[in-house]
Amino acid sequence: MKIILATRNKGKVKEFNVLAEGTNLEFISLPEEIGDLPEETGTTFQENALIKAKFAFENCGGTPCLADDSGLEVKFLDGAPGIYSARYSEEGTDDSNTHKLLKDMHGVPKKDRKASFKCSLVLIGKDCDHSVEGSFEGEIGTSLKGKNGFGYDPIFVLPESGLHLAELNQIEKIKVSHRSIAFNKLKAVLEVSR
Ligand code: ITT
Repeated sequence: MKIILATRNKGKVKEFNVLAEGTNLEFISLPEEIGDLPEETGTTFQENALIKAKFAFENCGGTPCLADDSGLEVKFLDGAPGIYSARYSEEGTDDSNTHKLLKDMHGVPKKDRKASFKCSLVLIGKDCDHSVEGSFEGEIGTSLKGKNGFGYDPIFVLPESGLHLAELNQIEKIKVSHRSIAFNKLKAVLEVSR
């Protein structure tokens, strides 16, 4: 089954290609000529994923489209950056966002550094409309570590190993992440084999 990924985030595209390995799903990038995805005006990850999936489906000639809306919720910051994860800092780059978060968490004790990654996936096709979610718990570190992954991976610490997510390779991250938890639910709904 061919599915267009309704995202402009290269980190997500890489991860979905790994997730699709061994399944009968083939992910295709969103055609460049479609332009930018619409503004994310929803109030939840699910609403924003729906906005992106709908837009892609309406502009891609009937091919099924999958959108991912995801982000990081930090308990001490009352759930921020949440749905604003990609635009947390003024510049809105991975680098500036992670540095802003480290600054906002400066001096906060370890016990109050709990955070979770959330991922909402929406798949829209001619005969299908599915929505699933995944969540992954950890904590915010006090420095950047690792070169892999994207976004907030260098400051997200895994509870058991103490490793930062960016220290894991792609396969190791995929085994534990919010994105793979959501994707496994989607596979179950679609009854896709591995
Ligand atoms: P699209 O809307 O084009 O998919 P985006 O990067 O703007 O790309 P989102 O609106 O879903 O995507 O924002 C998600 C942000 O949350 C992303 O930019 C990262 O900063 C962060 N994020 C999501 N998943 C992540 C992950 O697995 N590791 C690290 N950071 C992640």
